[in-house]
Amino acid sequence: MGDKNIPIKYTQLFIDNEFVDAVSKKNFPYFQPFKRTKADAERAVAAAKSAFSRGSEWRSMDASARGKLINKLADLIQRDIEYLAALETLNNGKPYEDSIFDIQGSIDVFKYYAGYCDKIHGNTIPADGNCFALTRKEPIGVVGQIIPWNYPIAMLVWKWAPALAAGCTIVMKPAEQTPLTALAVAALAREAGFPKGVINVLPGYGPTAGAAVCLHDDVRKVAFTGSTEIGHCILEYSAKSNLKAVSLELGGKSPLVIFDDADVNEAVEIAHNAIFANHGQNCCAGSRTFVQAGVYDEFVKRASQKARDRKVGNPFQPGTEQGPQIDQPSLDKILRMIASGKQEGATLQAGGNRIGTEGYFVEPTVFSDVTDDMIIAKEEIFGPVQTILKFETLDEVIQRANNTKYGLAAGVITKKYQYCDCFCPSRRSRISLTPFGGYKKSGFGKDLGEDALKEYLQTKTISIKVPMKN
Ligand code: TXE
Repeated sequence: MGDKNIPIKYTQLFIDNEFVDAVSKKNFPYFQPFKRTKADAERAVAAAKSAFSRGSEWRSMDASARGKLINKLADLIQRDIEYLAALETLNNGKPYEDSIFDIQGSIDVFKYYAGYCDKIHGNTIPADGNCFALTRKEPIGVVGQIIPWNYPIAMLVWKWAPALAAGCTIVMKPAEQTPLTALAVAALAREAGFPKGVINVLPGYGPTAGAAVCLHDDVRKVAFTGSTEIGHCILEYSAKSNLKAVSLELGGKSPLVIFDDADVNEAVEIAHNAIFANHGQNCCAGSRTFVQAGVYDEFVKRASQKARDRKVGNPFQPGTEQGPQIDQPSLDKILRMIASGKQEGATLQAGGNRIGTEGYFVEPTVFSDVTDDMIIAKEEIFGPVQTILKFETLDEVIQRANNTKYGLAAGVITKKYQYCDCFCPSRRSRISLTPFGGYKKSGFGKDLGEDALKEYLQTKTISIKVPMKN
């Protein structure tokens, strides 16, 4: 798959099943996109509100028919997978094969939630008195969804699928860096037959388009994936407007712990993929690699060699494992972090530099002798930088692994099962049925699994007076 002739069909806003110009009529190249304003957010929210109104096609649709629509969308994505993967790679820079993998996983997620549509139900409750009580699980209404650029299609599907299954309507703001596949998938949703206004896509910047959605009184919930810093803003927007529900999937500094009894080759492989996958641009990256003293030297040697061997280059070239980072600010942050690692006394074992001057390529980088107080051990780097820390005992490493403001994921490599139990790890999985989301400053609320569906539902209690208990 080359990168020359990928047609970009959609660059406008998607509101009410139409591609429309921004109110400002301003157009920007897709890589410096779209100044969208409050006025565009108003239109998109109004469309979503109307699609959710009493008696609308969406509200009166059978739950099973909603499931069929979601399945149809999944099938259309499967039909166009090569085009969508090429567009994803063009816009995001990840290897084409990785885009295919992400999209295949996203199709699974749609199919998983499609099956839920007609299985959402409440309870009957033996209330006191001559009364019959029941609960209904109702869609929360218009939801705002704000996603980042690291997994553009996967993040979109993680958000759309449970919201649609629940019966909500959506205004999504994709990341300003990566609007293209969101618009292409919106066009497929229209083709699948989603009624107008159910899905609206508002490409634009965070502080304008994103904030306008979050502050809107007709938006009943915001689901956000992004930085912890902006997570704080999202909660503030809710407090300042209508106290809308919020779920936040934020940053991480996840430990991967390797014990002496591990097979070192296998551990090197797992740890390498845990940090370097998606160029390190992964909220649950294994970004603190704790290695027990007995295998530490061997591990450092092999992990460094593995990083040196990693193939970095054109993401359309078969065999490429790592393409460019997403943008200049991201590149600058990573290089700043590498400089701080050197300055604070970590040992640079591999990489450490930008590659060339075109594109945002960074050498796969490995630091050993990292200590807990260093910035590279505390802050999210979001780049291809492995930090290796040495530990001696189980108790010590549990304490150190937990000593972080984040709490998203953890991994343990050992043959002793009881050690794993001590960690109660949560881990990223491709499987749609396992909930994903953080503790502490990694946010709250879950994506995926039945838990995510609950994020888009609210419970209504209905009490009915009866003449006699029976
Ligand atoms: O994130 P932002 P950025 C971390 C990672 C990365 C850093 C910065 O460490 O290096 O964050 O990345 C929208 N109101 N993660 O700047 O700004 C924005 O338009 C409403 C971890 O890309 O949080 C985009 O759609 N929305 C993370 C989305 O928020 C706002 C993934 C994410 O952008 C907004 C990405 C505002 N005021 C970065 N400001 C993960 N959890 O995987 C921005 N946005």
